[in-house]
Amino acid sequence: MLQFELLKTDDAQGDYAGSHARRGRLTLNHGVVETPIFMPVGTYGTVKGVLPRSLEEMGAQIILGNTFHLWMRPGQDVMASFGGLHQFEKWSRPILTDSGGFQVWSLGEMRRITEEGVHFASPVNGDKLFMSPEVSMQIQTLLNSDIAMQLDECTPYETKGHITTEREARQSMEMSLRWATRSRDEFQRLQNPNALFGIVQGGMFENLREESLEQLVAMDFPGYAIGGVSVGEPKDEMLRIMAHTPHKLPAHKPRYLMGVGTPEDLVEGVAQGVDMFDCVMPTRNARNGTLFTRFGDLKIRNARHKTDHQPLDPSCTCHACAGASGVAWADGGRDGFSRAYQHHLDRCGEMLGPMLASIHNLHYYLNLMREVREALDGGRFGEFVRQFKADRARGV
Ligand code: PRF
Ligand code: ZN
Repeated sequence: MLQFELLKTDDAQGDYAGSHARRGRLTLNHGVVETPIFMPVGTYGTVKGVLPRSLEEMGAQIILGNTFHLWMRPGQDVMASFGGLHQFEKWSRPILTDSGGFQVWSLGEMRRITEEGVHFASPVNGDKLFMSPEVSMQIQTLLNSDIAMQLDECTPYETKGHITTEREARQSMEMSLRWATRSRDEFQRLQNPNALFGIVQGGMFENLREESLEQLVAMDFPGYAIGGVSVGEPKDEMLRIMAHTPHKLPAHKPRYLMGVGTPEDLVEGVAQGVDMFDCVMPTRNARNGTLFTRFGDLKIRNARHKTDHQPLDPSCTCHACAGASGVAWADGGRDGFSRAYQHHLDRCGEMLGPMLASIHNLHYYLNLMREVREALDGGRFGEFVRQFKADRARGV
């Protein structure tokens, strides 16, 4: 089941006149999600280095899982014995699973894509495997994710050393449409009680994006994703597609931009009418020592932090920073770690370093979206965006 309530559409003035930003509420089998929302990525049934409890505390409303990875390990039998991913990973709020389309694409030379599905060698043990729309729906049904994704082919920006041509992008997009039909049919046959999203493809070609969108809309999915962006294209190409597609999707259904992006990209996506985002950036960057803050990005490895007693971001309320208004533990105690300490953890390769950085970065992303929702509720989204950009450009 899925219900989507469109609470408010932005009426921003000035620079953001004509913003497509919306405030919505998504009701799924495992709970309610306030949109716009960022969804932390939990590829292997874990948001790397972060306890489910911490995620809840930071206000994560929905997280991702990956059909492809969970199929490889631990495999269908273990997942089935737990009755799904929620019980296995101990996360009781909604989960969205990606279909495997993008992960198979990432295998590169290791795979062969046919109309029937994708043949590939397991990256784990070399076994010959086959992923089809039907297989993807079967696994996602077993995982019992609140939102399942159709199997698609993520059209690359470059194909065999040249920029993907319109003809190639069309073939790929048309196959994704046929896979959408097969995904939907199998999802229905399995009587999956959750929701299935269609994925718009079409590469960098607006006419193809429109065809893809129209055909998917005719199939009446409960929600739609925009795939095939952030696949190696130049930034202006990504922004062009982001400005083109989202607002053309049905207004009364949720819109999800897959695998995007920086804080600036998320805010731009919201202005273009996107409701849902996911990206590995906050967690991956955390593991590389790049921290997001209100006043720009900070590299904790930099020697200038060696003796700095300040928290990462004095305005941040996460457990890692615990500023003046910071989060307290149940007993009232607060953490709040200095930049000097986190610099030290990084230098020594201590695992608490990436754990704190992941908490901070996810908190940053979740809080950014909370501020976006509040700005939309208060009718001051345009003002919010101007302040956000000015602050981020200031530098730490
Ligand atoms: N398709 C699927 N998952 C995805 C993508 C896609 O195109 C992307 C593209 N940025 C990220 N994740 N199924
Ligand atoms: Zn913080």
